[in-house]
Amino acid sequence: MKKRLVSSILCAAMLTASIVGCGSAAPEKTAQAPAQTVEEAETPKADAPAATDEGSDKLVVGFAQIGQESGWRDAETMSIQTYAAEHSDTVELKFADAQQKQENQIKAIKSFIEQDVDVIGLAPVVETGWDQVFAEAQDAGIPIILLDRTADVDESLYATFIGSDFIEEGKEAAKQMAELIGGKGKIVELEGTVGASAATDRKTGFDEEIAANYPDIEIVASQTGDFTRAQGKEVMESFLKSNPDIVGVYAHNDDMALGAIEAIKEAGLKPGEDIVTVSVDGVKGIFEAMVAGEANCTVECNPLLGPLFFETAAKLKNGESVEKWVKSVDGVFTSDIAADVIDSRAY
Ligand code: GYE
Repeated sequence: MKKRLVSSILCAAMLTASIVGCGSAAPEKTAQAPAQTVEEAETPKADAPAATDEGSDKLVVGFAQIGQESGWRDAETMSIQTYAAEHSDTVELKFADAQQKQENQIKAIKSFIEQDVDVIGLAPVVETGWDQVFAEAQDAGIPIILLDRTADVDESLYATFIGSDFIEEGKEAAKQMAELIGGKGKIVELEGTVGASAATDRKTGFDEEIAANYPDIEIVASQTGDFTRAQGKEVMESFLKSNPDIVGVYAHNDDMALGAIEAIKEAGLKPGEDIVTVSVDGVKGIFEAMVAGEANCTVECNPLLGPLFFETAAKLKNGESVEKWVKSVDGVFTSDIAADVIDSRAY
């Protein structure tokens, strides 16, 4: 079902080419140009991208991406940009990379509103603080699609959320952890970005499942590693110093688990054996670690949302109704099957 990724060279080139500035301003409109002479009016070049004017029937979408904190995020960006590149006759993408800052995402959304795009897409870095800018988009008649993370706003302020059930991911991770450690022992938890729905809910699901069904498992420490490999490693180092007897680590994403694996090795222990890992995402790096016997389980979270994102945006532009939550269907992968499936992984 999953499409293979296009060559990374192409994607790297596209990334460099299209990142930020929130897209250049659209060429001056012609239909309702103010009193200007023909010579003064800007003439769009033949190969210029389609303007965001009313005359264009292209679907113009602004997407405010979080940043480049993880392999998962890069895969999602690639999926969105690849779709836009492959459908450039009907779609125009304005892409902003907010470098993990909410203020940059808000600026990008305001810029998309000014440019009068058809639909705005947003992966909200944190859940709160969106009411005002969402209301501005609504006043301008521009629907908002929440992609991959939710926002804590009234449902009337956005059109739909496309993404996974993070509470379920957390619960599934807990079951896998319990199975791996025989239902008992001390474990640690590496949390994602503070205030991000993907972190809050993955923690809730995991912690609740452990508390409800596994009385002999103790979460002895839980701290944020901001969804990055570097911070996952750093936090794991300190966990290992103060908790030498832990038997497992649950990380809210694979990148942090990969960082933790490095820390475990540097501490002279065997990841995958002395300390087992369960994480979320299903990126290639964790499959490689599982094949090498250094990681144990990943709960999949599909980042290849580009096609669904644009299809949904097209529906909204046409005034069609869409579901309030379009849920991703994800799987679970353990180290015993990693070698068999690694080559078929699309990200
Ligand atoms: O799991 C993590 C990323 O929002 C679902 O964000 C996404 C999460 C993903 O940085 O790796």
